Amino acid sequence: LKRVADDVRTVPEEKAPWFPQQIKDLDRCNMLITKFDPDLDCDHPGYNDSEYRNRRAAISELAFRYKQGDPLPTVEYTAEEISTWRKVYQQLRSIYPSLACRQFLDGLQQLEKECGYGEDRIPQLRDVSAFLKEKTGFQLRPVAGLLSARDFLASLAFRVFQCTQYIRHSSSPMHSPEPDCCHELLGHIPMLADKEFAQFSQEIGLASLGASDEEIEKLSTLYWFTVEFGLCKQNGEVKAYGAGLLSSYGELLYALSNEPEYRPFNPEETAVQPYQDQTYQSVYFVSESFEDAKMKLRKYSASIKRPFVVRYDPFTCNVEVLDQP
Ligand code: TIH
Ligand code: FE2
Repeated sequence: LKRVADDVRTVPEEKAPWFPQQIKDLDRCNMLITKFDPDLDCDHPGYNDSEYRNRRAAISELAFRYKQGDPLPTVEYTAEEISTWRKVYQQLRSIYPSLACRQFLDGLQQLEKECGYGEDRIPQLRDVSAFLKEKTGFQLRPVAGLLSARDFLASLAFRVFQCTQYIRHSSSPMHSPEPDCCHELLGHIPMLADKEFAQFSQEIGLASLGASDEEIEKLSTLYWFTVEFGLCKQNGEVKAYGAGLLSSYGELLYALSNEPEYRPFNPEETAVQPYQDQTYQSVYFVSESFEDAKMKLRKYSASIKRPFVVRYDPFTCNVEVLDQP
């Protein structure tokens, strides 16, 4: 392999859209999608609650100001916020043992033991990031809301997980159409403490760098039906590993009832399946095993055509761009 460039800006623009090559470049990956913004979306449960909207704006400000390498901001949560967290935690915790996959349960148990997880306080991103860094090398970065798929996926290539810090509105603890700290801390973090899953997540990220808009759309759909809403077989039973399920009491029960349709996970088909982002999914994809999902996704990613190859250097934490061999 011949080295093409140290600086991605020398990958001609017509060859590929810009993408980050150093972790610092993630400061430029901050394109927000305003779809579920409580200030703009009149169906948002916080739309008529000006106190909630002000609080969201203040927490967003912390994320806007954040630069790579800064200490993660801490938030002093209010009694109302902690009470929402408590409800979410208690209800979900009671159904996890029978519905969540083994990796998730392991991760959560470690977080409860080593990272202060519990119903009485909302964990701080700073502590959680330090915990993950030791387990799998993942670290967190605060984000003000829903990011564009391209920017979100790109950060995964560096083992950086973009994390919201506000909490859902107290009127709808059992389901939120947008990510919030319950979704990140309960849905994603326990899975990111698993080495194999961390690798899987980074690989989706690497596959996305410099990909066309069309490929990004397919990768983000794959991400949606695996990392967010994936189910897998374990000891002959179907279990949840998707974060969108593991953070929503309502949808977790629904997904593992006999109501929704199940289909076997198959990247070519899954990547073009229309998805539901306002309410529960109508179809879920089931992997034979965790390992199986990883292998299939890896094969799919390798089939994406790019005029170069990327390689993550774990020593420098940079992405190297190499000529197609
Ligand atoms: N629906 C999830 C929840 O209630 O926690 C949050 C999201 C998952 C995926 C996108 S938003
Ligand atoms: Fe998510």
